[in-house]
Amino acid sequence: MAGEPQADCLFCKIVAGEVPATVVRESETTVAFRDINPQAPTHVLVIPKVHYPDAGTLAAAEPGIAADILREAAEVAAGDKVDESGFRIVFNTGTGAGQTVFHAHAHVLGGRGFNWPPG
Ligand code: IU
Repeated sequence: MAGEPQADCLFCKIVAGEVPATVVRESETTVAFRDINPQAPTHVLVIPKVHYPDAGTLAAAEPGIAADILREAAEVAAGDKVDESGFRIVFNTGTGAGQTVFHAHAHVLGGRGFNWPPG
């Protein structure tokens, strides 16, 4: 069923507590944890507890949870004190854009300068 945990999904296992993660925030619908391969001083992933393969399919099915992710991302930036200097919220979508884990997630990146356009 849509949104149900997937047995082969790493992020579903993190939600279930079966795989350890450095959790920085949790809400009724989301979990935020530090990326294992950080690309900035702050690099946190905010994921929905439900399983959808990417941000667009999540937003189509559960717009409220998609909004929760954005709110939590801003709270992560404030918690790490990178909100005033500026931060990025990134949703890689599809292999060509660099998505490697097919459970929707927002990258929250901060604590350094960023280029535009992104690489
Ligand atoms: P991507 O947008 O799908 O490429 O992001 C997946 C991220 O998940 C990536 O930054 C990885 O470093 C991160 N990650 C993780 O934090 N823990 C893991 O066990 C695995 C990937 I596998």
